[in-house]
Amino acid sequence: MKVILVALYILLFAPFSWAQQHLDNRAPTGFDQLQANIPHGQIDTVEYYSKTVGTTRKALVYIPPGFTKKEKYPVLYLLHGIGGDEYEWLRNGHPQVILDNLYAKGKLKPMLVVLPNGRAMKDDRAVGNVFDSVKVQAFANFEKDLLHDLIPFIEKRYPVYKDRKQRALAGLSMGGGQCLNFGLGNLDEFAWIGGFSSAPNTKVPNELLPDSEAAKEKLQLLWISCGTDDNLMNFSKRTHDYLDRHNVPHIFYVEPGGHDFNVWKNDLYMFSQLLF
Ligand code: FER
Repeated sequence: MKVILVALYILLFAPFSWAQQHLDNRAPTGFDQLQANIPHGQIDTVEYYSKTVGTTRKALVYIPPGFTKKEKYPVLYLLHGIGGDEYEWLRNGHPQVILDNLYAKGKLKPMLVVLPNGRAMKDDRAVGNVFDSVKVQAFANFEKDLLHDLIPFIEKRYPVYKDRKQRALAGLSMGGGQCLNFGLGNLDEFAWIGGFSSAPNTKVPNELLPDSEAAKEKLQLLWISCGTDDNLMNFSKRTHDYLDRHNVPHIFYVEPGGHDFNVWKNDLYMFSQLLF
């Protein structure tokens, strides 16, 4: 009798609990819908001088609701894709709405989110052939701009922590490749790293992470995600396989969807809650 009851229980409730768990692992409906009756963060536009590029460059900064200069905040640097610029996340991903909604539910640590322009060249607009090799190279040049120009600027301008454990780096596609390359290449600067649907600019694994012991010791979070219908999946998969082989703790989050903002908005929702 007991065996029958247990079997019945599994039959009735196992699919339900699986579905439930599955749903809990995705952003709920409405997560990206503007709510009028909750506190809202603020978006600053800042300009910083880049020694790397030799020009003044723009970035946007999301300041969380309840921000006060009396506190100190950790910072997430959130990078765009090959066809984007500092406005791409804002235009297509509405991160401020996603984050406001998470704050309203008490699900997020107070943090600043910086949206830079990751194409470190004099004309950094996403015009003409965005796949041009000079423009693609500019995405690699951004490592110096980020480390030596933008981060020091943000840390002077805002009341933020300045240590690696309070600094996160995540991005989509070209920005995902940048984050894995720059983050894993500079473990003394970043402890929280996310690559969403990372592009072919992602270094091959043994160049990306020659010293897996350092990563094991220093990383607080390494997140790699990709949609099942994304043609760039193999760049995430080969990184994940390498990390597995070298026993580097990480999250490999595979989700329904392609190479688009439905996936990246969900990634931001999931990833940001794990930070700090
Ligand atoms: C490529 C395919 C896609 C590539 C970059 C991308 C540099 C980037 C896509 C994106 O950022 O959305 O071959 O080469």
